[in-house]
Amino acid sequence: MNTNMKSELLKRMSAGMENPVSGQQLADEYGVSRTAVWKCVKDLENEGYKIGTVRKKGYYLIGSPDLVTGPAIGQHLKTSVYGRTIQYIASCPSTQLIAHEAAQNEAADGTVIIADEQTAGKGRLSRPWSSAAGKGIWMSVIIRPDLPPQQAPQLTLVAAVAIVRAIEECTRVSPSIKWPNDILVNGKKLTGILTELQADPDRVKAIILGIGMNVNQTAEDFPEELETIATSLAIEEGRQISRAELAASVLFHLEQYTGLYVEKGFAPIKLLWEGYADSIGRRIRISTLHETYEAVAHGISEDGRLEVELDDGTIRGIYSADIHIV
Ligand code: BTX
Repeated sequence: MNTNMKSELLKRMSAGMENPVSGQQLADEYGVSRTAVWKCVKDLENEGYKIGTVRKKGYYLIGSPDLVTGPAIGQHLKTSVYGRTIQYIASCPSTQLIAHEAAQNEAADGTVIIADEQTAGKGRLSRPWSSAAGKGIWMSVIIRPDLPPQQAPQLTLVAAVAIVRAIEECTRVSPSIKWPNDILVNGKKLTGILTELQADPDRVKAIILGIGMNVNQTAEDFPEELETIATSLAIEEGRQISRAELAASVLFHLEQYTGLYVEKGFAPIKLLWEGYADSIGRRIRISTLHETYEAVAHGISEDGRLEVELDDGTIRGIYSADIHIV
């Protein structure tokens, strides 16, 4: 069934009982039969949507399950490109793997691979990413900005700003950003970003932006080892959040800020990012694969490096590390 028509049906049906959607009208608009629309309504009911009918007038939405399918996200989308193709998978090892394959097979700019559950979700350095069924947003966005590969790390920072903006739009939570890729609330990790690349020597072919957002977990839903370091929006906000609405908002802000970045460069993103960063001006401990040391974080450079001042006054730019405020 046509995903766009399902999205449109969901969108229109949310206008409520007073404004039911005429099946005939939708059928005419999409050039399909009245039965095809009816089948679409039945499909949605089977997925858990509660749909009412007003005799001779049409359908309206009574209640929605918390899904991240194409139509569920599509009904909230305000983008022109991002999320216009969504591949939803109920369960898979990692959306990054599927997105890499799709990108190699010429998937369009802004294509989204999203799963309800990941069984082998991954973070940086092959660390595991806990991705419980039905609780979070586990998605990979394929973007194809016209950039040299050296600039790809900046996209992590663009994504972080976009995600914070989306969280602010959909909730009352005020997150901060921990360089380079964590979004935190009260010091606990709410979201992780994994930026992977397919590139020629001089040009980015595709950036696979992996976004893992904890949305509706309770504290008990997290595995024991994450209990003290992870949180979810539902825990912070005290209510369940619509994952579809939030995912659509992330895609909207991602499209906006990537556009701003490509057009105006890194300067406006840097300002926004530094405004949300929790470490600027603070003393931090920096751990790389080779060493651990302390320094004061000053800000980020044009190429997305974290600039720190060592105790002897030397300024150093860090590309990749884990940091902790001390
Ligand atoms: P990271 O390497 O910064 O974080 C991984 C670390 O975060 C783990 O070692 C663990 O301590 C902690 N952690 C694991 N799961 C969670 C969780 N759900 N909430 C909070 N902390 C956690 C971060 O890497 C990048 C994560 C990207 C995940 C997305 S989901 C969609 C896409 N598919 C995929 O396989 N990865 C990306």
